Formats: sequence, C-alpha cells, structure tokens
Amino acid sequence: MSETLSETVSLTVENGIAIVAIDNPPVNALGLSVRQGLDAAADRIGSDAGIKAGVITAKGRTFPAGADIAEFDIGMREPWLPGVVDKLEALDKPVVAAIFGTALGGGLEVALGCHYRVAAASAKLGLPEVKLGLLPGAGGTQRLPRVVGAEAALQMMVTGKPVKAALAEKMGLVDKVVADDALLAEAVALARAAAAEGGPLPRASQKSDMTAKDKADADLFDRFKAEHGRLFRGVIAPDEILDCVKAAVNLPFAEGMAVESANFNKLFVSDQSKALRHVFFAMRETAKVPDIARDTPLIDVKSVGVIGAGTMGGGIAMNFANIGIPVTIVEVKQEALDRGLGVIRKNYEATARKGRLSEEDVETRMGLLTGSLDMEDLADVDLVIEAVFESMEVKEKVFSRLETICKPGAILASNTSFLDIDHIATFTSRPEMVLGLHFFSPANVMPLLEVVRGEKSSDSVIATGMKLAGKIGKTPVLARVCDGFIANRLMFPYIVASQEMLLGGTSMKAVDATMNQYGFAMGPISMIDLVGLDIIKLPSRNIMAELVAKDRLGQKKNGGFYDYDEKRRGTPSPVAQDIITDIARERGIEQRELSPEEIIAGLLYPVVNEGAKILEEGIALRAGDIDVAAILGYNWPAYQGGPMCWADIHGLPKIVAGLKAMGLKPAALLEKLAAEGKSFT
Ligand code: T1G
Repeated sequence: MSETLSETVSLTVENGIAIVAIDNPPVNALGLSVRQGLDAAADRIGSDAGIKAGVITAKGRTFPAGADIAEFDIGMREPWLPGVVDKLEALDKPVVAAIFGTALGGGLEVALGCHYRVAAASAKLGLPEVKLGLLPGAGGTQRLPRVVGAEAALQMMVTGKPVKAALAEKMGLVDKVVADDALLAEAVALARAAAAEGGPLPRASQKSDMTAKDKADADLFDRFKAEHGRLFRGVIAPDEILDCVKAAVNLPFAEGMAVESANFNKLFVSDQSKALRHVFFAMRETAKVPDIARDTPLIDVKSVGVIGAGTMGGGIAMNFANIGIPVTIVEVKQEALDRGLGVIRKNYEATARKGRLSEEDVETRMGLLTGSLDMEDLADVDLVIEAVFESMEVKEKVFSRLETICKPGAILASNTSFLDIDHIATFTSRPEMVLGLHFFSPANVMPLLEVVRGEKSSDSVIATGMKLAGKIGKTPVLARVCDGFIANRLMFPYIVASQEMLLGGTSMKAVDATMNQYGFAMGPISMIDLVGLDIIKLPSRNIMAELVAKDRLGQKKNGGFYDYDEKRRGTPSPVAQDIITDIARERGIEQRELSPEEIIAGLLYPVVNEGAKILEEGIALRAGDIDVAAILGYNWPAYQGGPMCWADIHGLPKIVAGLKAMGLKPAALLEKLAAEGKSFT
C-alpha cells in the first residue's frame, strides 16, 4: 500500500523493502516537497523495524535532474538538500538509488548519498551546475572525488558533461548497469541482498582510497587547470570547484562540506550565476508564442525545397537532410549546383573524419539531396526556403514563380536577413503561408533561427516554423518584420560604435582586447574582418568603405582592419590606421584613448538601447528572447546574460545617464524602467 510522504513523494513497502517514488514532473526537480518527502522517507526507513532497506526511484522520464532552478530566485526553505542526503547516507539500513533518464546535479548527489547505485543502461549521470555558474552544493564536490577520484570528478564538474551508465560503472560511480526495464527489480534485489548480508554499509563520505592516491599526486590540480585552461577563462565557478575538490582530497569530510557550502553561497549570489540561470530559462522560453494556442494544427513537413545552393542554401539543406527529410535544391546553373552539392559532401566528410558521422550516414544524407535546375520540381514539397540573392526584385521573381508552382498548403519561406517579409508575401496570393526563416551562417552550425512572422502569416505556419526549428536542432526566436529583425538589428549599433571609437583615437587592439576580456571570443573589429567588410553597409563615408575601395575585404581577401599571417594572426594594418587618421582629421574629431570601462559602455549601451526599442516595438516577444538571439547569433558570452540581462545587472539608470552623456536618446521603455526601478528581465 502506497503512503503519501509529501505532495510529490510516496513510499510503498514490499516485503520489507521501502520503495520511495518521486513524482514531480517534468524532470523530478528537487523542489521543497521532494526534499520534504525524501527527508520523511529517511525517517521512515530508519525508524520502521518492518523495513529492511530502501530504494529511491522516480516516476516519469527521469531520476531527479537536479535542484529546482526556478526555486532559487523565489527563496528556498528547509529541509536543505545537503542535510537530506546526509540523512540518507547515515541510515544503518541499505538504500539503493535506481537511476534512469538524466540523474543530474542534486539528483546525482542524492544518489551519491545512497549506499548503492544501480543505473539503467540508457541513463546519464552528471553534475552540470557549472553551466549555471554554480557548483554541486549537496555534497557532490566531496563525495564524487571520494568515489571516482579527483581527476574524473573535476572532469565531470568543470565540464558539466554527463557520463553514460556504462562509463559510470567503469568509473565506480554506479555499482551495476541493468536493462532499462529491469531497473526497479534489480534495485530491489540489490537492496534485499545488502540487507540480508548485513555488515558495514559503503558510504561515499567515508571512502578514502581514491583521495589517498590523489593526495600523493602533488601536481594533480595544476595539471588539470593547465589542460583545461579555456574552461576557466572569464568564468568564476570552475576555480571554486577546484577549491572544493582540493578540500575533498586534503580535509576531513565535514570540513570539506564547509568549504563547499561557502563556495556555493559565493557563486549563488554572483552576477555570473544570475545571468546563466536567466539564460537557462530564456533558452526554453523562446519556443513559446503566447498568442498562438499550443494545440494549433501543425503542417507536416515531409519534404523541403531550397532555392540557391550557395553557402546559405547548402547549409540550410543540410539541416533537413540531417534529420532524414529529403531536400530538392534548385540552382540556375549546373556548375553552381555541382559546387553546392560538393561543398555539402565535403562538410559531411569532414564531420565523418572527426568520427561524428559514419560513412553510410554521409551517403544516406547525400542521398536525401536532389539537385535540380527547374523550380517546377518543387511542385510537391511541403516547405520551400529561398536563399537567393538579397534583392527585392530577385525575391519577387522567385515568389511569383513559387505562387504558380507550389501545391496549396506549401509553406513559402525566405531566408532573407533584412528584407521585408510582408512585402515579399504580396508576390503571392497566399500571404498566410509566407514567413521568414532566417538562418545564421554557417546555417548547418549556428544554433539560432529567427522565425519572422509576417502580418498575414497564419498561426499554423508560425507554429510549424517554431517547432521545425527544434527538430533541426535550432533555438527559434520569433521576430516581427523590421530591418535586421532581432540579432542583426541589435548588433548594428555595436558595429557603428566600434567605428566611432576608432575615429576617436582608441586603438583597434584596445577595443578588441576589452571585448575579449568581457567574454566575446573576438572583439568587434576582428569580427568585422571575419564577416567581411563588404557585407556591412554603413551610412556616409566610413573606414570600411575606404578599405573595401582598396580591395581589403577582411580575412577573406587582403586583410581588413588587420593584416593576417599564414596562421590568420592579425596585426593592426597601417593602411587601416592611415584611413582612420585621415577621416578623424577631416572630421576634426578630438583624439582620446578610452578606458576599458568606457569602451564597454560605448559599445554595449547603444546595444541595450536598441534592444529596448526592439522590445517596445513588439519586434521581439521578450527581453530574454533578445538575450538568446545575441548569445546564439553573435556569441555574446552567456555568463554575461545577454544585453538585456547584463543591463539589468549593470543598472538601467547608469545606462540611461551614459547614453545621454554620449548624446544618444534613450528608448522610452528604457527610460521608463530605469525611472521606475524596474528591469527588462
Ligand atoms: N529545475 C527546474 N526546471 C527544470 C530543470 C531544473 N533543474 N530542468 C529542466 N527543467 C524544466 C525546463 O525548464 C523545461 O520546462 C522542462 O523542465 C523540460 O526541460 C544542489 C544546485 C534535464 C537534460 O542543471 O539539463 O542541482 O519549458 O526543455 O531538453 O547541487 O532540462 O517545459 O516549462 O530542457 O529533455 C542542476 C538542467 C540544477 C539540469 C532535460 N541540474 N536541465 O532536457 O527538456 S542545480 C541541471 C537540463 C543543482 C545542486 C545544484 C535539461 C534536461 P518547460 P528541457 P530536455
């Protein structure tokens, strides 16, 4: 008979074995009622003479996937998870964790507090707290090193990557791996056998063989940090984790727990963790469109047509071939088609060489791609995506023809990065079937997909676009029509401000080094050189136009702002410097090298301002969507939260004042929120 221990935890005693089942969908997060239930279960198992052993399991899709992240910012209450885990471990009756799905974070920590761990073959186990700017705060930093050794523990906690059940068994993290459907029975059998055997129970906190070895390995920690240096760059959590594992190796358990608790609390209140927790939810929020009902009928996309086999068209086609959807790629010339298909094959073969695809995968995917020189071949596809030249008259020609060729109900999408989708829709008699699907280059790699909703796009078409994004492994961000939609429009002021900064006497190196320090993989000047100076059009006479006039297009041709050696290492180009000096002199701009703080303000405040306009104009649904677009589209460092979250943390009043000092007019929404002490996110 099942007893209710809390809203989300039940206990059933079967022949002396207490089966503790957690039922807290969607991922059995260890929220308050789960902690209360587990606490009560530990008491029950300990005090009931009829109970010989316990099994901790869960309903639904997974063993607990961690603490309830949503609870962090609404204030947590006792019982705290570390205490619950300690209580389970301290029991003098065997407790077995029956692990399946993704046992992550606090979930794995609960399992580490159990005496035995049985895992389903398909289970994954991990401590991904570092991705939230945190560290395992329920004993994980102290128990895991004692179970698997410091090196393996650091690998799991600093990368945040889960391990599969088989590897976990090899590491000694689980005692047994069983068939998925045999998990509970096997866990109960192990519990029963352990109870019958009696004797001392294995407790992770008391293991010392692994840490004794680690203690003798003097340069273990320096070695790990040297090998994984890039994981430590810019972020603070990895060093705190390293500190905890050092404590696990060198200190008694209780003292190590004190170190873990102190370091966890430091991270919990850090800006980086606030930003990363915001990003965690923002990434999942973008797929939700409030005014489109969840049960809106979706259009079944079983075949796709892509017009244009260039860089974008080819990359777009790959996304669908990757998930087994046949694609007809249309070009105007055979050699363009052959070249496009050749590039796709080369991409797949490169992936195969890295072992991420098999040879037959390559052939299967190539087999799904059909080249054609005739748009009539798109008559029966469910979705067409055009990736042709970015001019309205070319789009008009394409959509006018699609209108006569495509079957009713076919979705007609443009990959345009800035042209007006509403205008494009007028080239057809079915505007409700038209939307933008704006991929970012390389389209088969970049995770952002802007789904551009036209005035007349139907709910089904938009809902299908949003769902399709997830199916091809992209994160969708819904945008209304405007010049540049969200990501490109947002970052345009960043580019413009970077140019003004150079003309004002701040060096290219200083601008790029500051933004690299802020967390961008590359600063704006290097980014322009990578994207290509001919791609970005600025009004009036500007440095880029002068460089393009000298056939300096950036990394792809003759260098740009920088000259590049054979290893693509850039040094500031004297040609660029001369142009900067000429234009600055001609415009009589006073020269002053800005400080790093001024560089960050000068570049990011205008971005925040643009984000506020994007929000107040209804181009983006949420501030979090704008952050996701910046992170996934422009590699904005996630631990800075994206422009809107960063602005909230930085302080909106400070940004309003800074914009005014720069002679820029703050957006109405930004002024309003700042004045009311409110925030974007
Ligand atoms: N807390 C709250 N909600 C969560 C959650 C969590 N830990 N994990 C997932 N969700 C929600 C998510 O917001 C979404 O909600 C739904 O579940 C499905 O998620 C003390 C302090 C488990 C691999 O970091 O990695 O433990 O949008 O869309 O792609 O040391 O979710 O449906 O309303 O991602 O199948 C550590 C985070 C926490 C794991 C499933 N744990 N989650 O992926 O579905 S900190 C994590 C994930 C901690 C302790 C510390 C993934 C997943 P909605 P989803 P999925």
